[in-house]
Amino acid sequence: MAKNYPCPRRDESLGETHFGTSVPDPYRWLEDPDSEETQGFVKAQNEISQPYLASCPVRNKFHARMTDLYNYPKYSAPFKRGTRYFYRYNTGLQNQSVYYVQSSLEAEAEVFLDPNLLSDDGTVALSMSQFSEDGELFAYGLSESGSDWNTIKVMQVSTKENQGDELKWVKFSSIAWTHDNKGFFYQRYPEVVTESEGTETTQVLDHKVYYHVVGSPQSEDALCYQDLEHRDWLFSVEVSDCGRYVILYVSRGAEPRNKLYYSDLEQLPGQQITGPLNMEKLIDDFDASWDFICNHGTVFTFKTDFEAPRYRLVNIDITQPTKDSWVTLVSEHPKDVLEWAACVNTTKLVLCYLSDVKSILSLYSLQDGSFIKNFPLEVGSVTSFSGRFKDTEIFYSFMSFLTPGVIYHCDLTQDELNPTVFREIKVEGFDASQYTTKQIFYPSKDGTNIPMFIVHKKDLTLDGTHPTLLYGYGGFNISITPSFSTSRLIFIQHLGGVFAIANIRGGGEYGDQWHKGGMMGCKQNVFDDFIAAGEYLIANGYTSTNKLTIMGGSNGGLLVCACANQRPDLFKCVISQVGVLDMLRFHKFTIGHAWVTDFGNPDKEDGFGWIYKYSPVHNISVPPENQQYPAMLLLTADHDDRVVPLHSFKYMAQLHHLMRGVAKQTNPLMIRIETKAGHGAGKPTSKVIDETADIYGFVAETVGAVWT
Ligand code: X98
Repeated sequence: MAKNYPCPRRDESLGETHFGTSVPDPYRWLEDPDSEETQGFVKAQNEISQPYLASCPVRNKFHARMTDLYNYPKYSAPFKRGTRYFYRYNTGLQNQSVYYVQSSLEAEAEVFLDPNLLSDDGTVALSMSQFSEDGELFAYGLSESGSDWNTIKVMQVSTKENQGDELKWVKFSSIAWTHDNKGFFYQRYPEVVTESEGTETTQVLDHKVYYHVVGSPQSEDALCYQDLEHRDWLFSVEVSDCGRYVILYVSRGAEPRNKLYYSDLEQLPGQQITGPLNMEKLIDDFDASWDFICNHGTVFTFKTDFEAPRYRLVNIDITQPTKDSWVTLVSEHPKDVLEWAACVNTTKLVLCYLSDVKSILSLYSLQDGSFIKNFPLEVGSVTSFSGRFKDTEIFYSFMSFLTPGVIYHCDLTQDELNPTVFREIKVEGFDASQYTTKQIFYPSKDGTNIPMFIVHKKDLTLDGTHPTLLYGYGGFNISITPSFSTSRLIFIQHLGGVFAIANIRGGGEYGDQWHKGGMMGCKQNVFDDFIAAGEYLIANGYTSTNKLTIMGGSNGGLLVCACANQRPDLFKCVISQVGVLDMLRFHKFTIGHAWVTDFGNPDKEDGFGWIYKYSPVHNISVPPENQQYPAMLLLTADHDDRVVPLHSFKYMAQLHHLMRGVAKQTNPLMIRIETKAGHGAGKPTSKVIDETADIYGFVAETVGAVWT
């Protein structure tokens, strides 16, 4: 067992007093990613973790099996732009999915854009894209090494010729074309002076909306909207289906609440966008979430949780914008959450609900909001949808724990609206009939019923012996819905595993109240819900403490580290990916300031009070009696500019500091630091497989799972 953990310098002079509490920060020097000392820390940690991970006997078996099983064709739902259809396709193990184009659904498809040709190692990803209204131009964003930074380029669709445009410093951006096909709106930040783009930790401030005319240099782009008084606010733009209105979303953070302004392009002198747009402030407070769905003339349809925590559709005539003139089009459902809505074929609405964490897809009339029908679906998730205002057909993709993917097609011009299977994704060597999925509800500490999915082999004996992987997220109104995962199925098939997802509070599973129940001063509910999930799995014979692994990423990385600190006795293994772990400093780096809407602000007295009690970096202590920390594997990457790697560095440094000399700590405590990778989006398949093999090799080694 590796116990010679590196011994990085502690600077005991560093730290602050927060509202009377003195908080040391001895590893603050790890906040500088470019310093020699930090790079030495990374090297020393990888020199411990890499050989350990490589030596786990299951690692290579998992890698080989994953390479085999993941090698199945993956298709996206097709969508129509102009006269052509497009879709993404991955033959199986390609690092990045390839864009294809075809002139009709029956016509032969040809490669439209292959991101694999843009780098040798698959680290350049297509991160965003939008076609012009006529479908003849394609604006697309590329991101390198997993960073949130994008560069937007433009391609002519018919010739696939690059138009030479290059828009830099684009982040958290929409692309919204004007219907004259001349250009589009996007958002960017000011240029950052950095040694290596995507590894810097500098706060992003001063988001701005620009309009770019295709063929012109970025320096000539028109600045359309900014807010110099609210430097941390973010913007997003949409152009209405009729092309007349520019919709501006204003967010003050990652919360599901926004202001909503619009600008009438017909009022523009000469219809030229050359400077700041004149904005009408339709919604000018942060009381609720407002999502523009469509408009018929001046009547705009929105999805909102205003006075409807599970969301409803509301019509607002912008010529009579006062609240007493708003009209409910589709009321809030008594139990289910309206996740999204789309207007298709000009008069119909497709609504997707989440009902006890399972998708329901329905058709409604846009004219009077009446229900038409449900599209038949098995138990699982609608993972993508295509179909717009002027389309006469829709496509949607379905997935579940045991279904890799079914793409449905429905022609809305027919009298009988019967969807047909357009494509079914098949995984060679995977037999779904061997497995079973169930959903149970368990009581949390305060009695709240929490849903949990459990997946395992049929005929499992509930004798408490099974290696079990419990996954959760618990924040930001994000729902964790059923999905197909090759690695989890390998864990079940070859390591005798049980996989569980606890749909804990903080997520969006039951609307605004479920989210609020796990944020700010209620964050401890999230940890309590997750701990109770572990206790349920043990009490009901699925597993026992020495076989139980918890895993989470990002806000879920925080979740599992907080749970490790609070209940080191309950878990044998903890996998924390790209976690937010220094909760007193998260808001000082990159986009971290946007998360005070969920966590609270540690610089304010109430926020500090909530956060200091659970902040993973500040709540590590030697476990009592004969207890030790679970085996821990932290994962991060040099280009993670969403949750910067210093969080994981500080946690591991402090954990090693306290446990290094503690003889009873035999479980390994390690950090794996990836290069040319980020928070997760756009990660090439080869890196995904390497990382997955390392994770499951570590899990198997530490919980004693045997490969069969
Ligand atoms: C974010 O931080 C998402 C960041 N982000 C976006 C986009 N818009 C945003 C607007 C306001 C605030 C944050 C925004 O990515 C965006 C817009 C257009 C296109 C693409 C992106 N999130 C949280 C996160 O990453 C939760 C999920 C989204 N966290 C990391 C929270 C804690 C750990």
